[in-house]
Amino acid sequence: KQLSKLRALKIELTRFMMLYQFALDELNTKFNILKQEFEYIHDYNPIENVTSRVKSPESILKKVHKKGFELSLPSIRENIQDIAGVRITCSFISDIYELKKQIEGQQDLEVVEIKDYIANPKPNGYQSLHLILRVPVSMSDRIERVFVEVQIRTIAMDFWASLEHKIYYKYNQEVPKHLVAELKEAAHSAAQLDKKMESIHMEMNEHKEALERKEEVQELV
Ligand code: 0O2
Repeated sequence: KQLSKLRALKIELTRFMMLYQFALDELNTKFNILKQEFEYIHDYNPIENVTSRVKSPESILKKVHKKGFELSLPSIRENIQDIAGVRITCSFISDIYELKKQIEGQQDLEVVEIKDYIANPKPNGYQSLHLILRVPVSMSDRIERVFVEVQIRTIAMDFWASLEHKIYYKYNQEVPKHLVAELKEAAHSAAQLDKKMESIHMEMNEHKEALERKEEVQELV
């Protein structure tokens, strides 16, 4: 009896984790379509890179424990909103908000929460735009709506976040004060670089548009 109970639990758990992978598959297809369509219409691609992951069971359990949630599948499903995560890098800050607008415009996606750490960076300097979505997944017998966390950031923000993450774990979450200060300074430099790149990009666009207008006029005369 014990064995069949364990077997049933294993099936239930596997189905639970599969849901999140399916949600990511759905989203990856969506982002791919957005990317290709945008590129076709505007001759420009706002998405540099998309990666996704399903949180490991160990890391889910750690979070449940840390946050003091009830240890049950319904509680995990409701409370842990980043079991499925997508990270998108863009070249420019304006691309991040353009993408946000496009995601908000998708009929079947529900945007549950937006955390704008670009407008309001975290005290350590972390910047990114986080969207918590509810993504419908069509199963054989029902439609399930699961949470997915989408993190959208520039390449500079991503560079900073991955180094900060490594340092945080290297020092077992007790980072020396001077490194904390240097990281904050680096976040500031990354933000400056993003601003500079954006303004160069805008100037280049204006130049391109002016050239196109000139060519159109020449064709007319
Ligand atoms: P991992 O390993 O990436 O999965 P919560 O998600 O409920 O714990 P919070 O703070 O409300 O807490 O969520 P938030 O701010 O949306 O952050 C969730 C995720 O954003 C984190 O997931 C990180 O991926 C990323 N993140 C947030 N703050 C930082 C930061 O200061 N530095 C870096 N490098 N990443 C950050 P996890 O589960 O913590 O980690």
